[in-house]
Amino acid sequence: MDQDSLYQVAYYYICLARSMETKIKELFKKGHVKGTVIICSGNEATSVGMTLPFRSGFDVLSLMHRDFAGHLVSGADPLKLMCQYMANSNSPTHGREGNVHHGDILKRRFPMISHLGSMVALTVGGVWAARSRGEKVFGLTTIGDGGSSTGDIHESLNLASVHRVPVLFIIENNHYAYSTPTALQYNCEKLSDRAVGYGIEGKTIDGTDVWEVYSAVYDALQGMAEDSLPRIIECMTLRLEGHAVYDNAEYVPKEEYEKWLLREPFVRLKETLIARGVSSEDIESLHEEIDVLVDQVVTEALSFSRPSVTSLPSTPYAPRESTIKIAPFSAKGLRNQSAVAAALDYILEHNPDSFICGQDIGVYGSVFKTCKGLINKFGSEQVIDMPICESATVGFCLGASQIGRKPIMEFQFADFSTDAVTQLSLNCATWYYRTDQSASLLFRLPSGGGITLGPFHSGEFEGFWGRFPGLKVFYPSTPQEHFEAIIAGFYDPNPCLVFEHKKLYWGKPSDVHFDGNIDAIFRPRKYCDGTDLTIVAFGAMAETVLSVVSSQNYSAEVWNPFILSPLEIGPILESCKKTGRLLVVQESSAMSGLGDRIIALTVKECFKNLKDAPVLLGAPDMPVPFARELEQEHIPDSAVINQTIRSLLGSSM
Ligand SMILES: Cc1ncc(C[n+]2csc(CCOP(=O)(O)OP(=O)(O)O)c2C)c(N)n1
Ligand SMILES: [Mg+2]
Repeated sequence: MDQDSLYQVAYYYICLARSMETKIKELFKKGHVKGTVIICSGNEATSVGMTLPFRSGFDVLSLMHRDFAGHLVSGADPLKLMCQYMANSNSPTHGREGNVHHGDILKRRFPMISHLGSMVALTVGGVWAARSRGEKVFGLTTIGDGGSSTGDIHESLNLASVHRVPVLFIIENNHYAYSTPTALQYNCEKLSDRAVGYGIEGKTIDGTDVWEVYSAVYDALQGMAEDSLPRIIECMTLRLEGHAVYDNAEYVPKEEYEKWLLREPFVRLKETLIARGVSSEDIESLHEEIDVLVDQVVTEALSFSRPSVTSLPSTPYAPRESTIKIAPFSAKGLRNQSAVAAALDYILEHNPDSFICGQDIGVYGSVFKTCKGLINKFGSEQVIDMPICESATVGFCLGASQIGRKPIMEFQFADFSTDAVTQLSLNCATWYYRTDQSASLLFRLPSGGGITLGPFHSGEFEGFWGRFPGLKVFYPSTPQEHFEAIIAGFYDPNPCLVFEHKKLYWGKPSDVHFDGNIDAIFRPRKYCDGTDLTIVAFGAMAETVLSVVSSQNYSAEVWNPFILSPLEIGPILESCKKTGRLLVVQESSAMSGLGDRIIALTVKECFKNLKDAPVLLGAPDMPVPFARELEQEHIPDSAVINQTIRSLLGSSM
């Protein structure tokens, strides 16, 4: 686009954005718009200049709260945007999401979440996925001067550079993060200087000059087409208002603000147009045209009803396609570890769009060797070693899942999943609820203690992750269950976490037979019948409990819920009604496990049938100690389990 055309197009979008945002503020005052209203005025030249060179619906974008104008440029419908702010029945998020958190996944504009920095990795994953399918796409992602301090920005930049994913990182530096000036945000001269540390190019430009922004982005795209490396462009831009409508920005010194007004993009661009021969009449008639359009949009948006409570879904989970049948599988003498490996091999073989990523999973075959040989068989497009960046890797997988790839991620140890709490619990878990698009993702978490690895490599975390609606949590115990959990987690359209107890990896071998019926996997497992007591256990505790029960003379029915979240408790409740007693044995402590939930539900549903108070046996609420003797004392063993069962059964034995 030549300079004159760019100025005219940009002026249209800047006027449209200003006019719509002015209305949004008015509507806020009148009570039609609620929540945090963040305005992009002052930032329009950056927002318009950076989005114009990207191809709407093809390139992958994640824009920020200061990018109303950029959304308009990249194809957002003004009416839908207005409805989003009003949270009415025509809102694209059905009134479920805050006003700035919108996008259009089918058009490859990912909707932001509040957590600054979290969306960037999704763009990297999305671009990588599209490119792996042969599309020559690029990514655009934005972050403020404040958001640039977050860990996810560093992780994502590094990841994009290492894996050569051409994403343009625009830093919209408007001198303040809410009230915090840049002097308290970073201590380098320019934020673009950080590019050197990622082995990429970076530059700082005047973000109030739309031509400068457009040209710099255009050049960056040319460069990315040649070397596929990401780039940083820091746009020195402005925030003409407070952080949001409720903030009058008293912390911005008057002299500083007056200097900003001289660079204000709207007035400046208008002067440029006039200097380049556009008549005042033409500009006036454009304004009138926009005013009419915006009035129409507001009138129409106001005509929509409030969202009906009946539009609220009853579950955050995407529905599974009914009765998926896949190729059957049979193998003799698999241990849990080899059952996991076999399931991964099966998935990669039958699904060319699938990939597995994580640390040391390539040539090394992963720490527990569950990925051994996969890279030789499937290559580096399906088996991907990642830098140490759990949060960005989860975000990368989520982005890739939206553009046709089917991700599996291995956490080296379940303990390290805590580095990805925001991505898993807020971004992945709520994705379907917020966007109507499913996020089919499998996360594998080698978990648990008993192999002397101390407090940071022995955690289970099934209790933690089982508290986030939207995530599915599986905890298998046998080789058959390990195989099935991996298969179910992969083919399910939701983010699924499979816990693989490390101590069980090299346990007793057994045969695995899977008939290809995925629906049948989703059920609790009964290991033995009994009449006096129901015992619930999963992971390594299921094995220990079974060894105790089989060597004693009491009649206990042992269940593994298998799917801990959403908990399939029905058959276990039936068992409790029959036996009148419940013991939950878990390796985690009472505070960190899920046993309390199983007990609460049982008490609620079976109170009248219970002969005794249910008992929860687990580790103390303490970190897992390192030394063998201390760890043995910490984790419930056969003797303690036996003793607990005996005291629970008491005289009925
Ligand atoms: C991780 C995180 N911490 C805190 C916040 C709350 N918050 C929302 S916007 C904002 C300021 C952001 O400043 P900046 O990144 O410079 O963007 P700007 O609003 O100036 O465009 C803060 C602190 C958040 N959204 N995310
Ligand atoms: Mg800022």
